[in-house]
Amino acid sequence: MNANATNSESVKDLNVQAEQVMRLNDKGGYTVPTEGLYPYQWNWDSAFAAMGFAQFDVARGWKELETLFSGQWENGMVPHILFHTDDDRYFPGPDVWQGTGPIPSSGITQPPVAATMARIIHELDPEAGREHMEGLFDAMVRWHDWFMKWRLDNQAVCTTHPWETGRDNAPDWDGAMAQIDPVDVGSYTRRDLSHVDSAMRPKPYDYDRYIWILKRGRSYGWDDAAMLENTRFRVADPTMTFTLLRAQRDLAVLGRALGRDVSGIEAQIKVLEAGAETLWNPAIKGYDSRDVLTGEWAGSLSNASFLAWYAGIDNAELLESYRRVMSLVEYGVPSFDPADEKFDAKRYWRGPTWGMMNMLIGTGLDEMGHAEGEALRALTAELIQAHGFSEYFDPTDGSPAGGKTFTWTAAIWLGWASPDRSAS
Ligand code: 2M8
Repeated sequence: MNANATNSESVKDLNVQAEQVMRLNDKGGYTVPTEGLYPYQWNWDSAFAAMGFAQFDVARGWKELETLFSGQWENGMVPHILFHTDDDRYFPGPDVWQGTGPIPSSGITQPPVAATMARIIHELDPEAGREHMEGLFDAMVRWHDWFMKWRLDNQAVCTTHPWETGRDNAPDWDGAMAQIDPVDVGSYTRRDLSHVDSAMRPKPYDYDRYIWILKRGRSYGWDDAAMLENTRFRVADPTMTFTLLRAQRDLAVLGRALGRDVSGIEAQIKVLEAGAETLWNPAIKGYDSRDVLTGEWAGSLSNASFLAWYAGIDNAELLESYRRVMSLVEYGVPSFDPADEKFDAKRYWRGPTWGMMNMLIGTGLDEMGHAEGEALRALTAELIQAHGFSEYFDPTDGSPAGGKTFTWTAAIWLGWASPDRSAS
């Protein structure tokens, strides 16, 4: 048998396995990121899951998004976790968060990639998509409006908790986290360490501050105005800014397809485009995070810095930085600059490579006409073929890390990385 035939068999095997992972994590209407470690519905994981399901079951893809938006709060916010059940394998659970929405939830949000994934699903079957988008469009507008109302600093989008960005322990937050003294955080038991090696997870120092910020939000009843006035953590960041900018562009396309007036969204796009440029830090030749309370740069060249193309922004200097970073590792895109002393190949968002970030970065590079986009897709396919559907990967040798049989890695295999993909 020749090498091509073997490879195409292995691709087909992986297509089947990816579907199996999605089904394994399907709880009926929503999907968990992976059994045990994350037993609830996470916001951006779910959006990737929707796109992944849609590759073999479009209706199931829409259902995932509809369940996610069923947890939308009255103020428009869509929570980062929906607790459809109670499960003591995860901390902090619903009793700690005490979110105020229609379904028990956390009190913060996550990067808004849902509209972008909805556009991909819509393109797979526009006729079926129309009906579902009729139901989802206004909810998506309300969520995006919530960001625009409560989360802008100098037109860039801010986060009020590291968990909100999805890049939990990224070096981006080190400066802002150092300003916090987690006094009275109380005792608690982490559950993540019973599933994953502690060398791959955030440190106790980080967790104390995650819980401290959470309790503070809870003490204000998650009221946006009160939290804004009394904030102790507020960072303008490339993840939130670029994902929202991209999501607004995709929502405008979907809105036009529905015959809606999208002039409001178009105006918001202009604001976000200006905001994105305020995150350019010439010192790192990249888009950086800015602590709103101190005005200081994080000095962090991360995989979120490389979401600019996906947001529709091209930048020659950023491409140089991308090439440099990729030349330092075997399997990028590393979540942090390998040349920086804070780089840690196994510790979560301080070094490892994440498949779904690669999909967003690769899609953007490709759309901008950079050959690096297709190269990144092929590299991500190679990584998954060699190491499976892991939560994340060590960029120095590709070894799998974190949780196994992970939904978003399976989803991006089906929708983007697999040579048999249908989305691009
Ligand atoms: C990770 O974050 C959660 C908290 O939200 C955790 O570590 O407990 C992050 O990788 C985040 O991006 C992701 O959405 C979540 C579930 O996969 O896990």
